[in-house]
Order: sequence, then structure tokens, then C-alpha cells
Amino acid sequence: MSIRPLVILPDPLLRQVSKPLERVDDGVRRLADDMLETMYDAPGIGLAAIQIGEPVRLLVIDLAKDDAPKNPQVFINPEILDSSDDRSVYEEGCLSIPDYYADVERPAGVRVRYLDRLGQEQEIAADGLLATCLQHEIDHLNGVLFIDHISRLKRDIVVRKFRKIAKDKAPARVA
Ligand code: GNR
Ligand code: NI
Repeated sequence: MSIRPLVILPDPLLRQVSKPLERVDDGVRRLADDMLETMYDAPGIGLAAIQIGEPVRLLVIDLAKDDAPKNPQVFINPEILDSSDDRSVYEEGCLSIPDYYADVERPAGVRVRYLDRLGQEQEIAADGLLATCLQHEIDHLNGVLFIDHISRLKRDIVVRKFRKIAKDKAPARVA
């Protein structure tokens, strides 16, 4: 297992639409383990494969509190079957947009079909933080970020800030 570098805004990889996995094999399970290790190290409560540069429809979530036993959950080729009409608001953050947080309104509940790490089809009805987190991660699989759900003005400010950070970090260009 290894901790992998995180892909950070404005990396265009974050706008890529990830491809479904054709089979669930040891390579996929290894990738899921790397994602979990990277997520725990960050630390975060969810991670999509594209956040470590792999454009495949795979995400991991662990909502267990710090003092509780780990509860790693792996979702392969997840699909939202339906969403509730009632909405909830959570303050979201993203490991690909470090140290920025904003309130996002989303459907309060979702029903999701996915393959587990054995390749078995599963379905869950999620609400609360799990519903929000699943939607945040499934957005990543579609090249969508949580800042796409906030005001244009706030988003432009964040994107500009991260563009500047990336530019300042880049090696100086010879004229
Ligand atoms: O660690 C994370 N916390 C979080 C908080 C509220 C809503 C969603 C999230 S997911 C985020 C990790 C991440 O960037 N996943 O893609
Ligand atoms: Ni994220």
C-alpha cells in the first residue's frame, strides 16, 4: 500500500470524466487500498480515484469518528438511482482544494447502486453526511467539484487563488 500525491486545483485532471471499471480485480482492490491510505493520511472522509490521478469510477469513504474503529467503504461504478426532494446543507471541503470550505445544498437522501470490492452489486439508501459525501465523490467521477455548487463570484475567487499558488510554485520560465 502507498500514500499517493493528491491532484490539486486547477489541475485539468479534476475536470476529466472517469471511465467505468470493466472488472473488479486485485489491481482495482490495490488502487482502493492506496486511496484509503491516502485519505486517512490527509486526513479526509472520502476520496475519488481521479484525486490521485486515476480516471476510473471508484471512490472510498470512511465516516467513522477518530476514536471509533475504521469503517472503510469502497464504491465501484456507483450510480445515483434517485434523490430525495428535501435538501440539506453541509459545510464541504475537498482534499483537491485545500483549506477552503463552503456551504453546499444537495438532496438530503440518495439511493446508490454500486459494486463492492468483491464485484458484487449492492444498493444503499443514504442520508445525512453519507448522502452528501457520496454526492461529492460521484461529482468527482463526472469532473464536477463542490465549488461548482456555490456562487460564481465565490468560485472565481477560489479558482484565481489556486491558479496563483500553482503559478508561484511552478519553476521560473526562461524568456
Ligand atoms: O474530507 C472531506 N470532507 C468532506 C466534508 C464535507 C463534504 C464532503 C467532504 S469530502 C472531503 C474529501 C474529498 O475531497 N473527497 O473528494
Ligand atoms: Ni473532493
